[in-house]
Amino acid sequence: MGSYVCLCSAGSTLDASGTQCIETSKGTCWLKVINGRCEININGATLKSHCCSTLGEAWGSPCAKCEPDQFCTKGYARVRGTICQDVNECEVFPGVCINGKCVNTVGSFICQCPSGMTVDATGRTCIDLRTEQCYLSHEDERCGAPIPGRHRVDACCCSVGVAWGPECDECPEKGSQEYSQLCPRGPGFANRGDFVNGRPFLKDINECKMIHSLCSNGKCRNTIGSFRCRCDNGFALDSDERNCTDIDECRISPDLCGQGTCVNTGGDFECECFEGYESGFMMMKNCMGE
Ligand SMILES: [Ca+2]
Ligand SMILES: [Ca+2]
Repeated sequence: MGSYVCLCSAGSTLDASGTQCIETSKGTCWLKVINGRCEININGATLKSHCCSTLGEAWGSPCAKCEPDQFCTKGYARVRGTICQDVNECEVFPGVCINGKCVNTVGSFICQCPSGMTVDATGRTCIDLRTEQCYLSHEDERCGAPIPGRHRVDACCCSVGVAWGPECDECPEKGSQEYSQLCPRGPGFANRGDFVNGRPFLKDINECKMIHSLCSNGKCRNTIGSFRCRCDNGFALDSDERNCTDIDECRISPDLCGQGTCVNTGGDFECECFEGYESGFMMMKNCMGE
């Protein structure tokens, strides 16, 4: 009478029947190997075969590059014995679809986006590519101060916009979960569909180009992550640092004109001298006796 014992390879254990090896070891699944380093892990630990047959390029820690399976095609894994079975990516990688709903398919999966959103080139992130009106003010459910042109919701709400779209939807509040989903790199950056190493690359928003009305009475200078206004002479930056307003020299220095009345003007001031007095000595504006 012959007999045998099955020996399973590392990471697998024998099932109750004693005839099948089941993969049991879970580890980190890495989406990319960049310059020999494993980068971008998707949350949670996965089986090596689940990882390597789907999104993974490497598995485990220390990580090892995935080897192609000789028996199963992509999207299928051998977890139990030698049967190739569809991997349910939605279960294996919770949160695999960003801003969308994961739907498992035989051999793959898809990310279903909410209406108005489109899946990006990774197939895993839903982004809103619609260009609509962007507003600088929103009070009592009403939108005001529309920015000329049409803009994407992230370009609008991750910069200086406060409401967006035909329904005048208020932009998510800074610090909220909705905000960090829309503006993952924080204010001043938007997704323009570019990718670096498989990840969406969020580019600086050029606020000066987008909103020509910024920095009235000054010059707008774009900066990475924001913008700055350089005010014309005689103008000073507002408290919200978006516009320059006239400096009222007469209010600041009541004695500015000496023997005359100070008159504030846009970007400057004038002295209207009392009778018998004149201004203009030594390029000075104040009124002095002759
Ligand atoms: Ca699948
Ligand atoms: Ca900027």
